[in-house]
Amino acid sequence: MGRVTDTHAAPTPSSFAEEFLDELHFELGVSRETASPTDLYVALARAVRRHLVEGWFDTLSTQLGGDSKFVAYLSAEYLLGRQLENALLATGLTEVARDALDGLGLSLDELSEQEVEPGLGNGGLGRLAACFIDSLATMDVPAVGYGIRYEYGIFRQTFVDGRQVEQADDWLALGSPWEIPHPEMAVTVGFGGHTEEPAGTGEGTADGAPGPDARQWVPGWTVEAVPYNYLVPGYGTRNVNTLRLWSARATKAFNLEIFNSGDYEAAVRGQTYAENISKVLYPEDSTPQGKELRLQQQYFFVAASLADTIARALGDGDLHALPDRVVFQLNDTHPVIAIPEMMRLLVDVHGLGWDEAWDLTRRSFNYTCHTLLPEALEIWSVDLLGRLLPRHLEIIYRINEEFLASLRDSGGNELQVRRMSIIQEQPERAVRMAYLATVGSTKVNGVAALHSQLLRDAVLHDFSDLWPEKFTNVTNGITPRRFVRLANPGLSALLDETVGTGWVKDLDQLRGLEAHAEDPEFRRGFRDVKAANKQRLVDLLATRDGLHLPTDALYDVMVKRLHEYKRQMLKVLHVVTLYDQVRSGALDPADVTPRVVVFGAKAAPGYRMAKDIIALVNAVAATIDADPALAGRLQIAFPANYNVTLAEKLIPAADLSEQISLAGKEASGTGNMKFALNGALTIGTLDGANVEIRDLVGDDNFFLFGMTEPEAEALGQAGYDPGSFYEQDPALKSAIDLIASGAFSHGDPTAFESIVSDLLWKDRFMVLADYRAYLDAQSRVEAAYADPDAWTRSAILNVARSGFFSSDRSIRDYLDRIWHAPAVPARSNGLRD
Ligand code: NBY
Repeated sequence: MGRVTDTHAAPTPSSFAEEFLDELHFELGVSRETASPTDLYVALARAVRRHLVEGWFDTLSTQLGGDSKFVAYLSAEYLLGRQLENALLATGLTEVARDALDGLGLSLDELSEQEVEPGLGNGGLGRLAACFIDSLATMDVPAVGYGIRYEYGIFRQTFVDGRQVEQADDWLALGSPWEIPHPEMAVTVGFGGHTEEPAGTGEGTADGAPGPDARQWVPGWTVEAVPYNYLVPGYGTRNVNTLRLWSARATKAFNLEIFNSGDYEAAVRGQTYAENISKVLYPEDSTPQGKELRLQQQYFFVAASLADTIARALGDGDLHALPDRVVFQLNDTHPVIAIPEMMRLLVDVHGLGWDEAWDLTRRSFNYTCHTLLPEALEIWSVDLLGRLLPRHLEIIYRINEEFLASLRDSGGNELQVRRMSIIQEQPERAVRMAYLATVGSTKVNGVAALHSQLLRDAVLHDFSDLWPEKFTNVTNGITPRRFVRLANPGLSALLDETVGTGWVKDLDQLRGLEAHAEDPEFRRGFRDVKAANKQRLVDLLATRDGLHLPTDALYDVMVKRLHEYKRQMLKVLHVVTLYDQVRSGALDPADVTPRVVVFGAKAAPGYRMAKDIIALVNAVAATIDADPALAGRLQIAFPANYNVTLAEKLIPAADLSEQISLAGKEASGTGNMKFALNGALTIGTLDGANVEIRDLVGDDNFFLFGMTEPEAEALGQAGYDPGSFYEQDPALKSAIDLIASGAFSHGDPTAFESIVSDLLWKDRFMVLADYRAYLDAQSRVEAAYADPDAWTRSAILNVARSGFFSSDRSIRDYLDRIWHAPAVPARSNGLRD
């Protein structure tokens, strides 16, 4: 199914070829003969983009014409992945473009490879935002994604002597054909300065006299936020939504002030300072650093987005209609400064009274939490916040005062008041952003059933007692367009043949596969697809990474950010144990199930332990590679720079999906869903969305192991002693001793000392406690894999029963439970006729 267009004749290969050459010659100014591969890609991308613009205009005019409500999704990250293939899919032009290029002696696939993916996110949270805007567009929901146009996205990972080395991700070096800048629509954003009594009349507010609660903020400096539009095409609809990313530019005033003082060099330095705001994505995926630039980034994009939203939602209309015109979704706490910013706009700029402004604000905002780790909860020191955003700090104090007063009024004791205060006093005075978000929102949601339950029971327990109706769950999802239709064309063709093509927009239709799970013919087709996907991966990793891998092996894949709680270390101990047992003669190599263990993981650059674990994985990989006893039996592949593009090739080739976090630590996971939907079986703990995956696919089709969350909690309470597990399990002891002996570090016993001693003495995420259960589960995997028919049946059932994990379903849940914004299909108004 392609784009629904009716005003123009469908493009043909020859008309498309003409458009492509037009772009190349007249827009890029390059001849066919001298064009580089990048030139050709850019011309192609621009030719495809043309076919999105009309639908985009229609969408804008339909949505802005009526009085519909729209979703403003506020996210500091969008991990988009490559755009070309998705745009071709949405426009229905894939085959037309392929034929057109063929006719010119060019290859669509080769040109697609030129695209550098926009990596404007760290991991799951950023990729979720990208899946959500895809679903919103596909479902015709009026929505704008707001974020930051980082000049440098997530770093490029390389390995030097097995250790991670980061390189700048210069994704814009050759420009991006997908963005449409609007410098003329720049928004000015203030920082610093002081607050004062507003002037008596006329000046204090946009609407006349200052309101009773208004203060005047006099910023010390300003920057301009320049919007860049990205088109977000829906699939099988005319609708094209907008992703609006802001880029920082120095204001003229910023420069002139200093320039007038005669200091040219200082003026240019000032420019650099301002433009630093959107320079680089912070590569921390769980431990927020209280860096001033980060808070600048957050306020920068939030202030610009709110100004934009209010103009879009209301025009000159009535502010009181705000909650009926727009609903803000806060993607974690990164944009939470939007709550005091909205109060500032309503109270200081528009002259509303505090209570009225608070009511409107609270009714417009909702907050999604993505973590359970206490160290991941963002806080900002009062000192820093007050310096950078003095008026916002005043507003936060007042929000807190009134909140705590209401708590006391309703019988709250002082202990409770101190626990729930938005301001923490120890170890330093700081604003708890998750609490601010909770107090200032209508709904708070977690991202999987277990996670939402743990939010209510632990992280936000007091708040959930106070406002039980505020808390809800929306289990994450993934877009089937990118992660099945594009990433797995072989499976897609099989699905089309078997259940029809409707699944791409209605993933529940995959249920129709269940009936075929017993059909030997269908199983063969399914197995052939998996084999072809392995071949495709093996070819890619040979050219991309110089790896030589077999295709006839169990592909055991663990790809995600490197974090101790995710327990890549448990996977390493499994591999080391297999190696150890073969080495010692306890295991005949002929009895080892041929297995390729694939890792993909970036570590936060300052996260020492994570980087040590990466070095260990590479060291174990090299040692195993050098051992002839394991040739063709066991191999680790650790391609550097795992990203969306690589995920699209890795996931469809996987047999086994590793989802082995300590129960109670992974909020949801979304990779787990991508694997299940592509026919991998999961080995996993009862954590995050694994719980729901297992419930749906059935416990026969899922390898469960490990402690439950209450068990892990209890073990921690009882005083966890990892050393006792080490002492009591000879295989575990031997594996750890082998690492400690220097067997993987050319005899140097110090190389992985920090890992070994952490495991033996701390092991915060209880790797040793779950080791035996994990090994037993891996034995069950091997037994199951030995029966290809039964394995394939389970894999088919995983696909058939994973329709729930479509991000379309997540968006439907947000619409029903939180947003209440109806779909508005774009009407053609023939702008080009
Ligand atoms: O969000 C992830 C969760 O770990 C995962 O369980 C969940 O499936 C996914 C989507 O809900 N969280 C995540 O990816 N977080 C970040 O990337 C992140 C990024 C930046 C910062 C913190 C977390 N930061 O503080 O800067």
